Amino acid sequence: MTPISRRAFLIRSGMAAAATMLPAGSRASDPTDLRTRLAHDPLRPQYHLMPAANWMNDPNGPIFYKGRYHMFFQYNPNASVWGDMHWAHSSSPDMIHWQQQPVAIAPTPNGWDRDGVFSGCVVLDGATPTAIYTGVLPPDTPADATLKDGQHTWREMQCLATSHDADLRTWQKLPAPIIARPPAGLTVTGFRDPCVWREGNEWRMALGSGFAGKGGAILLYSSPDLRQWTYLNPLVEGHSAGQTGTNPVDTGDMWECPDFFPLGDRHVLLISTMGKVFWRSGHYDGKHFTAAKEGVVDYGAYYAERSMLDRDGKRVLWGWIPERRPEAKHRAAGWAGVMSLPRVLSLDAGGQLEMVAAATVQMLRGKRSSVRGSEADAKKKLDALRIHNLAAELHVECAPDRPFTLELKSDSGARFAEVAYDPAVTGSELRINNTRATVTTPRTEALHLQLFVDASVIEVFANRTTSITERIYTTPQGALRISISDVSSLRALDLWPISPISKDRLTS
Ligand code: DQQ
Repeated sequence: MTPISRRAFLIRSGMAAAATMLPAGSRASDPTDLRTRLAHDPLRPQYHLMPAANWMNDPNGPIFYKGRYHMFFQYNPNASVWGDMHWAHSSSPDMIHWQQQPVAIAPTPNGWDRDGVFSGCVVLDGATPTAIYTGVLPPDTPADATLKDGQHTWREMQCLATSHDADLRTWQKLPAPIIARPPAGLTVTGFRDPCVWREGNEWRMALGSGFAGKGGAILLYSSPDLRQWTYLNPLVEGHSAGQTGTNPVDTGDMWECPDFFPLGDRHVLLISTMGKVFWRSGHYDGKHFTAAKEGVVDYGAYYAERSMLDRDGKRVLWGWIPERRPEAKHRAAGWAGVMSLPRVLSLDAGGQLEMVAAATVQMLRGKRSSVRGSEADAKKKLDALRIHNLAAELHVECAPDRPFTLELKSDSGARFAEVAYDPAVTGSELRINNTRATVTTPRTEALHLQLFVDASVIEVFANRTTSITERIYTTPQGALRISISDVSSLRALDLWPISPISKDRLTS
């Protein structure tokens, strides 16, 4: 990683501003103090992408361009709570080691995005990287408001910016929005988060939206040039989840962050609503998407997904790992939000979405320890294993037809995490701490678990089809031990220490 000066750190992370927003009496009222505290905060992951300080949420416009991966993401440069959305920027040669870049797109005072540069995508228009995102601003009249969540009332418009430097550091905005209002005659619950792709000779856009009391919807547009857009029809419409509430995202009447792409011989639609990311696979006829199968991408702390093609043409998914602790805690901590590890997507023959951690993550592995052999042997080997520094990858294979519990505990016996599998609990066979998920693979197939432990984040994958991202805010004393309820159901276990991606916890 390229070292950066203290001054550059403060500017890039907005840390001077963050320091002024820390609660009175906080020891970290000096920015240098705050930098030190963040660099040593044991809850900050060491191999997941995150900004050096402050709040982050949705991944935006990930793209492989001129030999590097670029990740933009929702970022508040002034505090570790949501607000004043900018597009932060990091770049990487391998989707693992990230270099933080200056903020890419900021709200323009008095501009169409004056109250926030919300989520969107980046496409290559010929040779020109082009960002298409949602700008928010106060509505002129109540009828102009498209975002009403009980706390904010905003008008949403789709905006465009281009970059002409090889490193995507600078962006020039068009002077006017490209889509200023929802289609005539539609009263929508939201109008944001464009996903744009090339189709034949035109561009297409899927936009997150919905209808009050009727469910979420994705609006489909077409354009010859990314500037002039024509509304076609709803790409797909949902059904009411029968919930009531002031925020349509909470009731499922607004679908955020649509991501739509071909995968194998079908299409996949991902949407975020009601606190989760849902997938659907099915058929797209150029105007409508008809889903044949659906499910949940991740049952834990995972939201606002966005995918891209990697350098080999594989479909890679990113997601925002939100905090699960009270706002006062992350406000005081000076940081909030983590980017998930990259996940490679595929569909099985029946249209089931499959997901594995991208192979690039393996470059961080240290020396492998394995547990195999007789029960007595396995017990002895398990006893000797330790997870140091809360940074590890663990693979476990066990019998699919018997209950199984794996605990990660400190030397003193204090529990850090518990992963439990019980084939008899239909619909929520897998649990990590208090988060449950279903494992739908046939009971004839062994249960394969893959755990990525990284400070306060654990990403768990089960049999390619199930994932749970869990947040854990305890710092165990010393190394973690692994204990297993019934070693006779264990078929194999592999453990790797994982190297941090930066020399401190500032991920830069
Ligand atoms: N986050 C963005 C919106 C999006 C939401 C604002 C999803 O564009 O709908 O920060 O987390």
